[in-house]
Amino acid sequence: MRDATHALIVIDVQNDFCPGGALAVPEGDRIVPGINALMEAFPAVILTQDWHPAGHSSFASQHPGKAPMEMTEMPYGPQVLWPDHCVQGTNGAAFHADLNTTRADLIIRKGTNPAIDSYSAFFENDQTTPTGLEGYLRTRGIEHLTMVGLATDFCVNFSAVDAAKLGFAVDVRMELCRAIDLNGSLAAARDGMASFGVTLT
Ligand code: VGL
Ligand code: ZN
Repeated sequence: MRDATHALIVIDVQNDFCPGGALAVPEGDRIVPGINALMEAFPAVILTQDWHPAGHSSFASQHPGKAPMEMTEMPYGPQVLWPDHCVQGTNGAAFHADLNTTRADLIIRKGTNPAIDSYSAFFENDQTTPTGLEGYLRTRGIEHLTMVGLATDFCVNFSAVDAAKLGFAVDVRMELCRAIDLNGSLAAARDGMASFGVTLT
């Protein structure tokens, strides 16, 4: 067991990101047993859940003439348009049935603002609106974060980089993550995380 300054952050292991889901990540379900096992070694376990209202502005369906995986320009910058996914209260937004959610100290939901997407567990995509996770971790005295989950190149990447920028020591267990890999986004995410001092193992 690691000491009380370590937390495991499990990013978005939800049905819509697993095979058969609306935004399926290849092999997204394969990481579940390993994540459950890893929980045993951590005194703190935090789960994140992508949790969009219906009609969220990151959905291509809200942008006439746009298809999923195309880009648009939002007030806060460029944004990938996604298929409708992880709509609040739906089965697609639920955690994978085999994920051990009993062990979670905290479940943090993100992407709830209809106007702003949120990949990171710390800040929405405007890079300024906090989710509150930083305060939770700091008040518990947590300094070291191990991250796993979906998708490597989006929510894991943004969460890991934000955590490193905030001064947490971060490692990402790559074998317990899976990627969407849109136009080389996995390679870019690896480089980006490493450049901010995230340890990739
Ligand atoms: C995610 C795209 C849209 C993720 C969430 O969890 O990586 N990706 N919403
Ligand atoms: Zn989303």
